[in-house]
Amino acid sequence: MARFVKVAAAQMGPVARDEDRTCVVARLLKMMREAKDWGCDIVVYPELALTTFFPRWLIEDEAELDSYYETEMPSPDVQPLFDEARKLGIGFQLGYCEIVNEGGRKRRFNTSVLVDKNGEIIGKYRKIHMPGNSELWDKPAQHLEKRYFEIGDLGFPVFEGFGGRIGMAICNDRRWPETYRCMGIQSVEMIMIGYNTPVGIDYNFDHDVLASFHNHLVLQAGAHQNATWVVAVAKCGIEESSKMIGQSCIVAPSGEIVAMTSTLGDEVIVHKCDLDAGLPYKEDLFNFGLHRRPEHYGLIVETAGPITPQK
Ligand code: CDT
Repeated sequence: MARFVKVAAAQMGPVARDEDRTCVVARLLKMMREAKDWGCDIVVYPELALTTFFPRWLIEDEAELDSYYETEMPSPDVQPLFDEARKLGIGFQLGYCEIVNEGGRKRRFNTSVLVDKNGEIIGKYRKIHMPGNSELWDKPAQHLEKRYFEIGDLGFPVFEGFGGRIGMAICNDRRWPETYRCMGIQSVEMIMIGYNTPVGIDYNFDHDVLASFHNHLVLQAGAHQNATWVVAVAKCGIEESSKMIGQSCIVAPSGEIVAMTSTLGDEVIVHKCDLDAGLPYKEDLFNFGLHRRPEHYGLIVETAGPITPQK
């Protein structure tokens, strides 16, 4: 029998630097209610959904930097989202910046949580693939995630929830096949991914025009090769002069995009996902037990560097 999860991808338009949490949470609540009106079981929000994408700036004032992070989840500002989820009986996945005090030092992570229909956190993930730099670079714009976040230390766990096996990844993670495969070998059935993907930050116009294509390329390949649904949700539009791609989408285990946004603003798209749709692939084409042969791939002892052109 089919196992359905009706999922909403709640894409966000830009969040201004001076937009406070109350205002952002009001936008998230509006989309949560819309998702509930569509009969959804869960709504998926973007990476770093509560604030502007601050890694585009060098922020040297520690108090200012700290203001972008949550010290607890739910924080008082975000509590209304948890309360409304419980009231409506809808789950959600939320990306945010996390700060924890451990061993007398501040640890900063780019994090997402999975919340069930009772408003309880049932899963947490911390972003592993951190793009950009820790210092300023000689490019038209900055991307300082390596400065502001540690590499996640929770692996790629898969959680039981919503009648299936749910995983999470965050933005740049989606470009790495290992992300999907780590969850694929745990028989994941739906992966939720938020992203903030700017264009125009280096000098490579070729890459910019391909940004949306590459977004879908990796999401569709990751979904199909691991026989899982992928729900990918952008924060997009022109945020503080930075252009960010949209085209949030829901991808079936076949690799087909079954729903996609058509704006660069707050927009909800919905699909009724059959979690069993991955089974024919898991049992046959991508039956890892029968066909995958990691013991024959050769031991990779170090990552190869870029190829140096011959003079
Ligand atoms: N947020 C995030 O991970 N964005 C990256 C862009 C990096 S450009 C240096 C992405 O892969 O979309």
